[in-house]
Amino acid sequence: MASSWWRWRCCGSWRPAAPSPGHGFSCRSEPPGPRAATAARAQISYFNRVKNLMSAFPNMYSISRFPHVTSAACCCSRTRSGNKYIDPFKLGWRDLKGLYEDIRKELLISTTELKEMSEYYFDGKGKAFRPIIVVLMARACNTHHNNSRDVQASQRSIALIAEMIHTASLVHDDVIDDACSRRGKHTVNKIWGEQKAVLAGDLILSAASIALARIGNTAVISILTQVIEDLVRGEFLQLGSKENENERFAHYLEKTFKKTASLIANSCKAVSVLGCPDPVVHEIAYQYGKNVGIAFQLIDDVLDFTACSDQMGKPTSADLRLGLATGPVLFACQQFPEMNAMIMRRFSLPGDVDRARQYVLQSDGVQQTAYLAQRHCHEAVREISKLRPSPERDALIQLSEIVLTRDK
Ligand code: GRG
Repeated sequence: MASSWWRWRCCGSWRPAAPSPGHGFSCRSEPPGPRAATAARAQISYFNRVKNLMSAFPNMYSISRFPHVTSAACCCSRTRSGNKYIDPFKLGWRDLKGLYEDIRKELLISTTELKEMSEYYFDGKGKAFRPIIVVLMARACNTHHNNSRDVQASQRSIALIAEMIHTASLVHDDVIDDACSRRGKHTVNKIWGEQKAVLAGDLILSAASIALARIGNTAVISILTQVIEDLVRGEFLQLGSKENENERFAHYLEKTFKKTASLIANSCKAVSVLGCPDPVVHEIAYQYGKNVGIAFQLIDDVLDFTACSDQMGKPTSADLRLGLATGPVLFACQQFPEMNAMIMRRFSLPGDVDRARQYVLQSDGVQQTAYLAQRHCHEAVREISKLRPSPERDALIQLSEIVLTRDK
């Protein structure tokens, strides 16, 4: 069962309240591009406001972790506050039975070794976060449009394609980072070598492209091919760094969108296009996915400092070792400007990684990054709440909360 693979910890102290319309949190429909500078400025001033808020109310933004209890037999139970709790994983998984078998059918490869390599990660050990969001969004949009909750075959295909693009990018990412472990097992590059790993990633991506073309909707093809460009550009952004502190934060957010949020945002948009002709609904789906996706990556960056390697199935403090200054470091650097030099040299001197880690843990960088994630989740909830009520819409609201409180 999906929820048991992913031992979520649901927050007992914070629920996604309906945010007030004028909370001043900027949100754009298009990915960072020509209008990125304006948005980046808004984000930077937001970055400074977060810092001020945090110091004024130090206890208010702590995210506590309590295990949640869900009924074993159904998707719905009651939370302590009495609201209906919908387990998004149980609900979403109803439409995803056979997900990995179906993906393996897409990877019709005759060569034994290439087949083994490309099927390696489709073993049910991932969280399937993207397919779950996609099928829930499909049903939420279908209900909103014509009260039909059924997921269309083409919408379910988007769930498979999203997981395939995600997996191809993981395989390539591990080559770039020379990573040894992922999901608690050796990476493809460590087992078969870098050259073959690159080809396996390419093969998964080409199978995803064939499945996408088979849907035969040019708007959807264009939405999902944008994701592939964003993934490459996001990874490329990560290879560079910025000297100026404000530029650095904008650079980090743009990278975060492109590497992680674009796939979630555009997959949500794709199923909304397939299920409903209204562009307003497409924008809601996109904005929900974008904000949840950014929050997901911000929490990933937090977990790199706070989780242990066993929990994550991969080494932690990995970002610093790769020379990356993520949210917790950028916030910590505001409190400890001496970190600037280390950021500029990408933590390359002996002792830099340990010292930077200590600075982060002494600062409120982790809490501020988590708070920024919380704001993005509020925005996601505000967007999805515009759809007509449905169990899937409520599950998407729950999912945004789970993103904030996950521990792996
Ligand atoms: C081949 C499409 C393609 C792209 C090449 C290498 C690259 C460009 C992009 C890397 C993108 C990347 C790996 C982003 C990281 C996103 C992220 C948060 C991954 C972890 O996601 P989880 O936690 O992983 O959902 P599981 O293992 O649960 O699936």
